Amino acid sequence: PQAIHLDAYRKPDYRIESLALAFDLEPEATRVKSRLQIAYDGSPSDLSEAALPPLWLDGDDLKLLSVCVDGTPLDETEYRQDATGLSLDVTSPGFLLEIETEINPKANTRLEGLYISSGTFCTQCEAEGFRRITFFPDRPDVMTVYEVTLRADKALYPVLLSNGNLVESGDLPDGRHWTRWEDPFPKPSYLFAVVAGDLACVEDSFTTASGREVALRIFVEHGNEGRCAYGMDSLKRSMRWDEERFGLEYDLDLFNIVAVSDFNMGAMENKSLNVFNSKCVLADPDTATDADYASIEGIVAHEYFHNWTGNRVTCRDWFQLSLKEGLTVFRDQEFSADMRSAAVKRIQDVRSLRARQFPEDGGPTAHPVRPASYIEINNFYTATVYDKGAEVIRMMQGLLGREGFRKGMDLYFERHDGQAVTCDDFAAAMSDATGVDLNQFKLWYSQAGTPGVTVTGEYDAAARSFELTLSQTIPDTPGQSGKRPMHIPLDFALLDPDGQPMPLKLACEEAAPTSRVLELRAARQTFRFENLDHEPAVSINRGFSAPVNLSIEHTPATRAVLMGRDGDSFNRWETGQQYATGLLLEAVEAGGEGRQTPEALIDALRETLLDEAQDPAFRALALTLPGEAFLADQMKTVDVDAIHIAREKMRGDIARALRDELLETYRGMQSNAPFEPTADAAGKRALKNLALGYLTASGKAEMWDLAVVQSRNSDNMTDRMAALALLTDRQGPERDDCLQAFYQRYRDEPLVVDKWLALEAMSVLPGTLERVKGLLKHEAFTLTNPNKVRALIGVFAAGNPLRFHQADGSGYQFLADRIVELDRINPQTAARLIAPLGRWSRFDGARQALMRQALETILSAENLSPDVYELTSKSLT
Ligand code: B3K
Ligand code: ZN
Repeated sequence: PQAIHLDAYRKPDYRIESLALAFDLEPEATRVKSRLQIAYDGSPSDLSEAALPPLWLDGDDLKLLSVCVDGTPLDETEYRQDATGLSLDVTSPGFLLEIETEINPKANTRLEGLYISSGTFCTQCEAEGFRRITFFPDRPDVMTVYEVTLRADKALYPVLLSNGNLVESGDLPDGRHWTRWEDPFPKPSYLFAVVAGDLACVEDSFTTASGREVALRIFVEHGNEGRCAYGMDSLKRSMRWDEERFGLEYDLDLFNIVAVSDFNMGAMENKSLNVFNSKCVLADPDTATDADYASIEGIVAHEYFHNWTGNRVTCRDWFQLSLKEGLTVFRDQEFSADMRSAAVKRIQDVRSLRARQFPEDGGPTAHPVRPASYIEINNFYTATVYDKGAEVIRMMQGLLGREGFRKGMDLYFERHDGQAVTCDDFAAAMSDATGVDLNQFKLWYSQAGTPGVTVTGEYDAAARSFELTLSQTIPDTPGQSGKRPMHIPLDFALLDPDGQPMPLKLACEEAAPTSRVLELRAARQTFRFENLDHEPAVSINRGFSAPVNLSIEHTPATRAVLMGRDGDSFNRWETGQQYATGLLLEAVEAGGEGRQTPEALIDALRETLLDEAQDPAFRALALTLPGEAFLADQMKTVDVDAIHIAREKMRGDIARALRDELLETYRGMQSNAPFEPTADAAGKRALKNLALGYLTASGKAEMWDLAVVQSRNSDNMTDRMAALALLTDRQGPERDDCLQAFYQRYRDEPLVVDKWLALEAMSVLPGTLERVKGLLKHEAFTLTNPNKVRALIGVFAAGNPLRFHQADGSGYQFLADRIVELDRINPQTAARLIAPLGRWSRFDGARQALMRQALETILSAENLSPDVYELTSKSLT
């Protein structure tokens, strides 16, 4: 397979002025007729007939039935077809092209293009699925207006949907019917969508700020109507929020969401016809957890927000993917922060950045936020493009201020509405609207790797001054070395012993604000602050203002100030995590057991646990020890066994020391009120379940009874799952009984069966791999459904380091075999399973050899997809 390079971008030769598509939907032989009005888009000087370049149309897995130009069928000498598309000779600068193709949606297991999910026709076109429906210049800078006609059997497919407005519909002979849709907004082909099926519909409406009445519909399988309320409410709140925060209104009279059960990712922002993985929109208290509710809220918002950031203004080419994804993740993060606790949301986002993006940035597939080359674009829907991309936008807002950022957004839409643009265009709008120079800052788009920032400080009591030195290093990443210093905004304060911010007067300045953004631009910079009466505690990178690895030493005294009294709750949490991380890594060095957990940590945790002034959700996060994967990422050579032992030992120490307080918290956070998915109620459940986790770790057998009772008797999935997640790690009859009972109760609920599979895959018990292998043959499992694959195989490989990395390499070989098997069915989902094997260089020699061997197994399989080939071969270098 060939790599494609950003440098090689050329604008298209032809414009498509309009596109009419007509579908005759049949599961095994769908006919697609397309009529394209085409115009040469080159400079008028090369308008001589001989000079007109051929027209290239992408096509993949299509049966070509006919091609006509201006009504005349082409004969086979006038076009050339290969496995990737069609090239036509062009004789006139403007012409009508008509193409008829046939496709087989039923055979489409890749879930790209038009396919069938539980009897419903649906499409997924991003990034390059449209070429699996019809021949077309399938690139985002070709935007056009669509008219779509759908014909299908009326009894089997009473609902026929596409983008835009429904303009006409009617019945046909033989029990068929039709609908016609027009989307007035020019769009790239990746935003095209069709849905046809027998679906139930839940309806609501929204009135925009300027008074437009929008019909909102969620289409689901019959029986799921009662699980749409939260998604619908999230949609309405997103619509209002985008008006209030960014002045962005919805632009059509109709907004549809369709839930399908077979989907490669979370959801898709097709213009006015979002298609969702059912997991990301359906919820009720009996089947969804608090985490599911929060994720639904965020994803519904994310897809809605794409209507402006992605659809109205789209990407020039796929290298610019973060233009829409980073920006839209940032927008959904800000939305959730406003709907819930901003501090808790920020901590959760940073945790997931560190769990997913930092390892990617430090591994063999590291790439910049704006990659410079790719083999398969589907491999670049990554944590780097999405989540680091969002951090880049957040830093811009930090540098420009909220108001400046809003001005930049306004200018961006004013300049580029209806266009396909680049990350540079976005930065230019930000900079032109505010006068802030972003030239050095833009290195965040092109340089991969997580910057390391080292902070040292020296207090001079006699001079009453404090000298802060910051230095940065950007690690080498594949294909990039010797990088330039970045522009890093660090939110900063100095705290006195009571945690109060001290005045920050720089030697060269009069002003003395109590917080400021330090802009680190050079490899090393020193700041000298004056008029300080005490040695300060340094609170830096507050709110995680920049996505860097910070290294800073605290004294026990300054640590206590930061952990207990920093007004920035992110840093309060962060300082505690750093402290625990240091202790845990020390224990790991000593083989795991280490020394007794120090009183200072226990005392700080007790104080937080009992501090009723703080949000329970925050308290739960502050008492959660750094995860095993995070700890592993801090080590040069990972020792999964010692990490597990050390963390469990510390959990036990904390549990025994705080048993009474934990029990009191567990009881105090119980509620008899009916389940509500609010942030407040969720926070209480989080703290209660955190307490339950520690109680079961305290060594008192009767504490397990609490978990058993909770798993059986709670009225909601959050509490049931929390108890089961504990029980799954405990050998014995209760475990099997509880898990069995859970499966029996929910065997007809696919989304809950996924949770059950994940519980088994997560278990730290020694027989886990064997159980996972057994479950591959269970009635509940199938390789053709991505949710099932992720729940069982994905969770085992990426969420169970202890068992995946067991020393004999059986976990690695298991994963390799599944990837090869799945690659023949669904390359995109297969490729997403590779990452854990790519971490090989961080393990001991024996594991390194076994992990590489597993990657070699994959690479030696026949007919590997470009998706799996690209990531496997990169992982081996
Ligand atoms: N834009 C889609 C992702 C498409 C992934 C294609 N492999 C969902 C989203 O980010 O909103
Ligand atoms: Zn997105």
